[in-house]
Amino acid sequence: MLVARGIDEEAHRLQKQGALILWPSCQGQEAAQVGSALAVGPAAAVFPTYREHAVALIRGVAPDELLAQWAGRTFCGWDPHRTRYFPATVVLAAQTLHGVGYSIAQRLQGREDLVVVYVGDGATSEGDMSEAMNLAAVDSASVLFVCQNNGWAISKPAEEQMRTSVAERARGFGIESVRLSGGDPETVFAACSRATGHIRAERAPYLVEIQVGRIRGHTTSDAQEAYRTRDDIARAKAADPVTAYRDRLSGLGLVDTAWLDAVDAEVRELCERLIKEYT
Ligand SMILES: Cc1ncc(C[n+]2csc(CCOP(=O)(O)OP(=O)(O)O)c2C)c(N)n1
Ligand SMILES: [Mg+2]
Repeated sequence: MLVARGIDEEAHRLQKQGALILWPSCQGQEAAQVGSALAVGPAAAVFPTYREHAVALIRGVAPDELLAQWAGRTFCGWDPHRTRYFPATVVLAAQTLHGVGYSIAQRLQGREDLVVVYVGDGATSEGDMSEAMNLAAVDSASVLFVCQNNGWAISKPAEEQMRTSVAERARGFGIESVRLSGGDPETVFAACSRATGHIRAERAPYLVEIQVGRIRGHTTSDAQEAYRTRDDIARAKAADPVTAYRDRLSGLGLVDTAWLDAVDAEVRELCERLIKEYT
């Protein structure tokens, strides 16, 4: 979570210096991303949106590979076969159908078929998401849908996007689901572990809706102060999962200053390499 935060901060600075065209921050969503990525394990194929930077790093995508697309250098940046982490999809919810289809194809070929599809709250309003959930349900696809509900589709609040929850809508398609807070990576890990257990035991899809805070604007091109109250932004910052988890582990004596300094040094080194590569 600390590495993802450090890379995210550096990418933001690089964008402000003109080295990147755009950067969608994942700040506030690190616990949801790290908890879910670790729970599904390395064999699962992951179909992301454009914001799962912490998941990408866990899958072995190097920081410079992660930034390449946002600098306009490539359409992807990493090897999807090696990492089992598919290209970022900006066309909202398109990856939900790709993921379900991939899972079914894997099964037909007798291979590991667990697929994880990440999706935002706003993207669940797309028809593709409904089609993907229905197909996954009727074809018993081994798909874990992970919806990170950060409360916003750019400037549209989640409560104006739907009259119910994403988890409730999944049940309407016959998909088991759970809704939880994404403030703590261990809670997310436990929920996603239970979900993958269900997928394997029942040969059925599952949806986890994780409520997360969005600390930064939608992207570096967005001035969230124009449509979001100061209090709302302050609340998201105060609930920062990275500082909360670091403080909790420190309080329990599970990490000490020396360890945190070592992580800090690792992050600085990674960022210096990014600065060299992109400026
Ligand atoms: C099909 C499609 N329609 C509209 C857009 C423009 N758009 C980009 S991001 C976004 C909001 C997405 O919100 P959400 O799914 O909640 O993801 P978040 O950015 O909050 O992580 C919109 C409307 C798009 N990229 N693709
Ligand atoms: Mg959103």
